[in-house]
Amino acid sequence: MTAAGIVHLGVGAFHRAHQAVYLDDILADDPQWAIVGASLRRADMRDALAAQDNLFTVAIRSGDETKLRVVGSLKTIYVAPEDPEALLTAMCDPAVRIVSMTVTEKGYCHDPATGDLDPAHPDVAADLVRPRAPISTPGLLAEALRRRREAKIVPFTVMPCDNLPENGPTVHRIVAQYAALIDGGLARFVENDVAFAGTMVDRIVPATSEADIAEISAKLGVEDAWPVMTEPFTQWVIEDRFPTGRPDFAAVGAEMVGDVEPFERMKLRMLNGSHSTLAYLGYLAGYETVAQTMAAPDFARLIMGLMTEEVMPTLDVPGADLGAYRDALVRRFNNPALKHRTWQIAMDGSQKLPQRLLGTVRDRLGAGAPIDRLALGVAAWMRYVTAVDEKGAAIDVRDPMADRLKAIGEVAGRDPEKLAAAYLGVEEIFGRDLAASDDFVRPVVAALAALLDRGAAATVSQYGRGGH
Ligand code: CS2
Repeated sequence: MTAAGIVHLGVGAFHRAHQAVYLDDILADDPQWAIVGASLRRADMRDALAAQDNLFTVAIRSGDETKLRVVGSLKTIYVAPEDPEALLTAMCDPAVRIVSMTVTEKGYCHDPATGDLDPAHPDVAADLVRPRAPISTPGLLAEALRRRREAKIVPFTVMPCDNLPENGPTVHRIVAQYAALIDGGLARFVENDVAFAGTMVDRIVPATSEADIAEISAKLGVEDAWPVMTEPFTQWVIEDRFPTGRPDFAAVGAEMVGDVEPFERMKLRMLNGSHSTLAYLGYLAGYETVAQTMAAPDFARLIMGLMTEEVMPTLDVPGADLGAYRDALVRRFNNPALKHRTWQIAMDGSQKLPQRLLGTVRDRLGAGAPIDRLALGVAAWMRYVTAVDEKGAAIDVRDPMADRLKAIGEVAGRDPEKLAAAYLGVEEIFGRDLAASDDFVRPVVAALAALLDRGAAATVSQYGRGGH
């Protein structure tokens, strides 16, 4: 009989194609680590999986090949807004030693530029009124930790699995800052007595389409209401800080390290920085997927140049071969079987830009080094969030700041200098330093002028040749 040792917040496609697979391997030898999942918003995943005993298919695709695996590590799925008490009770079970989460960047209710809690975030504001029935991630963690402390149950270890910079310390700080708004004693407890294990997670998992569901169900011979689609590659680097116990992650292929930060930085800047650059430019140029964008030689050259010339010099990762890492990324981006939509990756740019592009920009500026391709990525984001494409059609921009960003574009108009200045004024993304740096503003304005004037394809061709 399996028992739940982990509660996971945010049972999306990524979690099911990544952590749930590792845990499925673990459960074969050590049955105490099943996962209790929770959806923090919608009931659709719970409803889809309930009818199939929470079993689901992971379809691993490359080239013409699709391998299927059925995963059974999810025991239950709660829908937090329907029954917050059931979720909190599960989080307080003494058998639960880890609470992990994939709630996306915006799920932490923080200011992306500083990494601090945003006390004015609507979910945080709601939780501060009703802290015993929280809806936000910081609120749920703090309330569960408060109850465990009161009941004298050792705290769980918090294990964030999102693409945030320094996700362990960042989430630790956010939860402590939230707790401080409720009770100083709880804040000190979170600060001193709760472990936060940072992780670097990596697997490309595009959203599942209707066509995928039909294809996988046909291959499987039974209906799977919500399979997940992914690539063969998978990586999980975990900081080894689990004072109250953990599964043998290393036995199933995860890498246990003392400090995960260099690995996170490498992944965020190389993979995700390239991904976002490809997403904005590729979308504007009319490409639907990453693989289609990479098949255009100018785009492939731009991404190669971005990684080699502008990102790799900022990285120092013990034992890593950055050239080999880059080449493997290029192969992964080229996987035509994945159908990873540029529009999907373009989502939530306001929450992604700082760790994907702007940290690299700051390091390069500090070293007096050029940033032309990074600036093109930033300018492409600006062009994208104006919410009008190169043919004059509306772009469905999904971002917590979408309305504000669109309004900024409408007020500033199409003058590249004015438009860039207006976007650079969004401090939650750019902080204060970048708008004041001529060495940053100049290449951003130049790239934005080219995008507005000639469009993404012609601009990328110019930058790809290095001839701007
Ligand atoms: C992507 C990531 O959607 C996005 O923003 O860049 O989800 C990416 O596919 C994963 O981080 C890969 O590990």
